[in-house]
This record gives sequence, structure tokens and C-alpha cells, in this order.
Amino acid sequence: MHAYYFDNQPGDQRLPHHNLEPSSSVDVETLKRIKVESWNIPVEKGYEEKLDDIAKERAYKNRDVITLSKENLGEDFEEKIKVFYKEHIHEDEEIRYILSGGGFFDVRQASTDAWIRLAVSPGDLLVIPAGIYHRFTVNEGNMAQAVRLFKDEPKWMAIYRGEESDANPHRIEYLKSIA
Ligand code: KMT
Ligand code: NI
Repeated sequence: MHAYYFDNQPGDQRLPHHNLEPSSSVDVETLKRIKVESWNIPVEKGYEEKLDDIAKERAYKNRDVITLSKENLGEDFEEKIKVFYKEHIHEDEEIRYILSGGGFFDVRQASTDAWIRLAVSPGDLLVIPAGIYHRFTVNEGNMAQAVRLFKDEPKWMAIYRGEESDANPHRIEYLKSIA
């Protein structure tokens, strides 16, 4: 997984937006400070066991598979892609293991309000903490398939950025955790 500062330039959300020079890369320590974690578990040779181990260790009890593609979603594809790209928080962690295709998770660095773009590809396992502002898009390949892991029952609610999201207890808790 490559992480870098998003360039904030106009252009399709699916483009890399990787034009800030020099050295716009973001290191693991910086991600750690904002509570974003990632691992790589190669998909090819039996990822199941390793994914199970991490799920067990961190008490992720449930999972499903999401496939974002024109083939799978038909007419709804473009709409879905736009909705995922609206800045939001959740009251639970967002845990994703990429099986095929790829895309970008953008997470807001609270100290600067800058977007950090996380370019994910097959084998990447990513944990986005509850309360962090984020969004997602597929890349130019227009396809992402991922395992979604959940601590408990899947909770789909996205809370879009605004006054209410800023006052959400999970947002406040998150800000405290990175202070
Ligand atoms: C989300 O909640 O943003 C998603 O599930 C994005 C798709 S996972 C590749
Ligand atoms: Ni989300």
C-alpha cells in the first residue's frame, strides 16, 4: 500500500492525484499517529488462514465480500462510486481486505485537514478507525473486490461531514485518541 498526500487538483476521482512534489509520500509512523493500520497478506497462496488469524486476534466476528464493478452493479455503479466518495465517518472501524482490482481510500489528517491517499491493491488489509473522516474510490480499472470485516453486526451508517458529524461522540473520542 502506497500512501501520499492527495494533490487536491481537479480531475476524475479515479485518477491517482499524485502530483505534489517533492516527497509527498506518507510513512507508516504518520499513519500510526492517525490510527490507520495496514498489513499485506498475499492473495495467491491461501490468504484465508492469515486473515482468520488477524480476525480472531482482533475479534472481528463477521465478514462479507463486496464487488464494485460495472458488471456486478450495472446502472448503479457510477452512483455507488460517487456515494462512497462523499466525506464521512462511521461509528465503527472500517476494515477491508482487497481481493482484486484496486482503488484509493482517502483519510483526513486532522492536524492539517489534508487528505492522505492510500492506494490499495490485492493483498492489502486496511483498518480505518471509527471517527476519522474518509472516502473511497475505485481507480481507473473501475473494479474493486474486498472482504469487509466487522467486529459485530455490520453497521452501514455513514455520517457525512457537517456540524453533526463533528459533534458525534465517536468523532470526539477519535480526536482524543490522536491528541
Ligand atoms: C466503504 O465503506 O467505503 C467501502 O466499502 C468501500 C469499498 S471497499 C473496497
Ligand atoms: Ni466509510
